[in-house]
Amino acid sequence: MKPNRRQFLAGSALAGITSRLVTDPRRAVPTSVGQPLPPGLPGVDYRPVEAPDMDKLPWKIVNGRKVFHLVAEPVEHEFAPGMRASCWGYNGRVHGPVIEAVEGDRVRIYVTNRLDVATSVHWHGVILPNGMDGVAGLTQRQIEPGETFLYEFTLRQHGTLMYHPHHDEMTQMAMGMMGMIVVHPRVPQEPQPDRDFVYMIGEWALPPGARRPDPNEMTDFNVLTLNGKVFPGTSPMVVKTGERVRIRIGNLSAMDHHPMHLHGYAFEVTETDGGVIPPTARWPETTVLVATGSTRTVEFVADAPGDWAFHCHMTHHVMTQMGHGIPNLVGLEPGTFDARLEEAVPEYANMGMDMGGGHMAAQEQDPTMPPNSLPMMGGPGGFGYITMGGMFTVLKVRDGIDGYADPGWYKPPQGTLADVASAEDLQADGVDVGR
Ligand SMILES: [Cu+2]
Repeated sequence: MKPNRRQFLAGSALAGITSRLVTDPRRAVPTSVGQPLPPGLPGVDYRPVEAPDMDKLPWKIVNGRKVFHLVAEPVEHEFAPGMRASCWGYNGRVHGPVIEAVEGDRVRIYVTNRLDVATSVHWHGVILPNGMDGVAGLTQRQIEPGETFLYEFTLRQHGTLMYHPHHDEMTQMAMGMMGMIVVHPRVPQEPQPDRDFVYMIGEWALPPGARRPDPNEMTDFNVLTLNGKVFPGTSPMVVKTGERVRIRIGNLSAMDHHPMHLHGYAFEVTETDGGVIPPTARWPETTVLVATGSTRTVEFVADAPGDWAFHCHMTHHVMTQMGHGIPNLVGLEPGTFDARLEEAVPEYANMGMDMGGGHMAAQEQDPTMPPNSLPMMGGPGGFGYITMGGMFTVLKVRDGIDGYADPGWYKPPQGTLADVASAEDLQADGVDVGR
């Protein structure tokens, strides 16, 4: 006989919890049998996840349930200073705020539709009753404008999951309607991280100067985001040397997988949205391909101080609003040709000889740039201009920091910085650089 809630509360907390956990062999993780447990509390049952540049959805406990209120609504969103768009999101955010809970929680999620069109919310990867799955027309009727629906289920798993509309997905997700769900384990089976980050990665079609994302685009996405931001609008992940770090990444892009690459470390992929990967089945990686419609969780010990790039490795995904229609000018002597081209096609600013680099910095002040658009790439760094944008941020690992405020740029110790070769070294090593 299953113990009831009263029996659970009367017994030892840990024994009560573990008695309700069974191992589902398909998931290789403990899964509660569906009876709710007392709501898990931050600082007691879990260490809260950190979502750079993103909010978390507030909750309260009423009658033993965790109660959330998600509001689908139009949102004016800033991708980075200088570039805004009229999007759709949740609770004033693009993407939607992170829903954070604990395995065994009974959650009630009210969904209010403040859009002019119908919607629904699907809880991606969550094990739940069929009628709570949020597929409009299939498992429920659509949520009409002005209506509020109630979703309620017990979280029977832990992991990194997502939410998004399952009604006119192509339009609504292209407009920004998606978010992350983090469910912490009730009884952790493995060492828990000191720093636990979560990112929703995404892609947008936003022609320079446009105010609205284009849901019809199928191939040419030009704004690539981490938690709705593009570099240099992305905040760094700040970590103390030696800390165990977890990064959870979810992808609900329309059409693309994103290979997320971390510099300076090898990590292990520890979880997917299907559950925990058994430790014996993990292998080291420096890049994890996050397919659309999936999450990947990676872990490593941050034992190397520095400013380490974390970015999508598709080269066009670390750029912003690149003009795909421009002719290939790589290697061309600009001369008078540039001036003539800019006269004729002002929105295509001077791409110069290398189509990037310092020319992009100049573009920031370029009066010919269309309003409400970003330079093709880049932002300031500790050694000049960083010629990356889009889906790019920095992991800042530091010795001797008190808190997690941005510590500024890393200063490499003497002898550990690449710099111009000295004449003495060139001569001593017999390197002839020619002319
Ligand atoms: Cu990508």
